[in-house]
Amino acid sequence: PLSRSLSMTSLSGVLPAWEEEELPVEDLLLFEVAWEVTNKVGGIYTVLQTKAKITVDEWGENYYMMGPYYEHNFKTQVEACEPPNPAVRKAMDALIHNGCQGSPFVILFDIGSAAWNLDRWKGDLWETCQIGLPYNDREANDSLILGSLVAWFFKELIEQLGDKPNVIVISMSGRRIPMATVFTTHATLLGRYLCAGNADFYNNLGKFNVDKEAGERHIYHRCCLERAAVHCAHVFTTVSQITAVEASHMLHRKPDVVTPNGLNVKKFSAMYEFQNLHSTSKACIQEFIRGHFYGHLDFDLDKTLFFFIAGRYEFTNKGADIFLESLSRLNYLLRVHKNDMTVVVFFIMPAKTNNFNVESLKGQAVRKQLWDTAHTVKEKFGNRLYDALLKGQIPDMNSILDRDDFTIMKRAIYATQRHTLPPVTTHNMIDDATDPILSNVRRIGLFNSRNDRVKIIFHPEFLSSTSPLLPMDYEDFVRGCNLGVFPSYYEPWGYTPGECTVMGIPSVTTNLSGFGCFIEEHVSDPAAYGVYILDRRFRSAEESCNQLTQFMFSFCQQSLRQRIIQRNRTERLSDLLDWRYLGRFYVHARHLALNRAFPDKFKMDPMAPLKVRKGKEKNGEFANE
Ligand code: 1S3
Repeated sequence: PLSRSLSMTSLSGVLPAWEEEELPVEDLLLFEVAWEVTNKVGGIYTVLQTKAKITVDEWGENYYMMGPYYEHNFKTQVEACEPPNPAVRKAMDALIHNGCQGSPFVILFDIGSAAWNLDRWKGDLWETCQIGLPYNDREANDSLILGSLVAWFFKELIEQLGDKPNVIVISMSGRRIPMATVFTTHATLLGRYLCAGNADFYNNLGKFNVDKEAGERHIYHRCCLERAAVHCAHVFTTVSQITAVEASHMLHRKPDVVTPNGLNVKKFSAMYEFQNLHSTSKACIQEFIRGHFYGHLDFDLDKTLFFFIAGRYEFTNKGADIFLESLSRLNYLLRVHKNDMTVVVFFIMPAKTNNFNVESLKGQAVRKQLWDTAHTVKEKFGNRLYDALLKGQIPDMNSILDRDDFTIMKRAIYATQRHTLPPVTTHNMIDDATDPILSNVRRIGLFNSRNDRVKIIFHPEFLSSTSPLLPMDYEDFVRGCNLGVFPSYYEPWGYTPGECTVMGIPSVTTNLSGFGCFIEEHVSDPAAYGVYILDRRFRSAEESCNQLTQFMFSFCQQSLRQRIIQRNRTERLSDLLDWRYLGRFYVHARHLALNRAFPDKFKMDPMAPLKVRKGKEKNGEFANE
């Protein structure tokens, strides 16, 4: 395994001033257990996927991830192989011989094939922790099966290994397995529920009776599981300072380490390369817009900005509520100020649908037909022009196209006539009448009419390059947009604005999101670097709406040149978010866990906690100190 190189690079503002002995990782095994290993539900998947590289750099073949087995994920994301470590191989064999399936370096456990054990494992859970799980909570039951399989695997593994200790992420305490454990929470269950229920969460953090609140929401057993995991781990970590405070109140344990989320930052040798990528991706979005707004393309695409919000569909937690309200105000401002910009706003949030709707598909078909017609006529025009020039003549421009050419052009134009407005949503929604985004669009009346300067497109499915409608991956889509807007109320970290930043795309985040607070702490003038931090902590919803409207309106007033300069500055922040720097907080958490589990073998100076240097950017650059 490769050894880590902690002291190599340092970035002002975020790096721990911490030098310890290197861990003898050759003698250790590291297991990272999570429901989202190869299984995308939300942001944890991104953490696991992007962090894998630096963890493998440090641990090599001694690093394993463990999660649930789903055939589709297995086929699309995993290469089957033999585990290199004989002890791991034998532990897996033991489970496979008992009817369970799986496959390493990512070890995936087939929940269904082990479900016959559920009642026994429920009994074990009750015996060890006095937590009972109701029969009808499928998610809780599935996580018990996964947890029990993982614990069983470790029992087999320890028998193979003898007395060597190992680091893992989570274990069940009842089994007395000699391991060091780190539990990382990416949100608290109750916090998420309370915020979604419109509680004044942050002003009452210390006042909630957590058991009562959990019971009223029928999640008491889940919260007990969560709390047990937190309290059993040697080290407890979370992704941001704001969630650390939340966890202290909701889970009654203060996290030992804050482990901020990083990204794999793609570096281009030339600065203009990411600007070029922006133009290429923007051209793809413009093509889609030409189709979607056929017959209503009375706005200039060169004076059109693309804004978007994306993520798990939690209407108030992700701030879609105040975003819509602010868009309605922005529409008003652009109209009264006679601003010639148009803003097209995408909502990329998965909801229940019955596939794409006919009107959206038709739009792309019409666009394609116009494109084909233009090319046919262009071809004929070109051939006739070429013939004439060969004969030494300038053709008569009035007769170079014949009646047939005019007929096909007229037919094509006729096909662009429509009696409906361009649709707000691209799909047939199952819950159309009650859907929160659509209900609010109806309330504010932004129906993509000609007079509106703000147009709305709700794409209730994650993006894919194989889509017949908008054939783009999320990354390319983000690159092509002008502004990401993420006015979250509940957001332990929030990857979306960070993803924008590393691609040089400005974004709006909030001082209630882990990412927003992190940027506020380390960057002296975030807006200058294209990160607008909305105040949702100390202002009312009404005031936050006004502030967001102002951010967006000022953004619309920037010139093309100003936007290009801003993108350059935004991209400069990306080093701050690279796992190469942020990964060391995880390294620290693992050391701490080993020290607590095996104090004689792994020594650590308790008086030398992780320090954070407070330096900020110099001369507009985030240079190494
Ligand atoms: C959670 O995913 P979510 O969108 O449900 O974990 C993410 C990764 O740590 C985090 O970015 C997000 O804020 C949490 O909410």
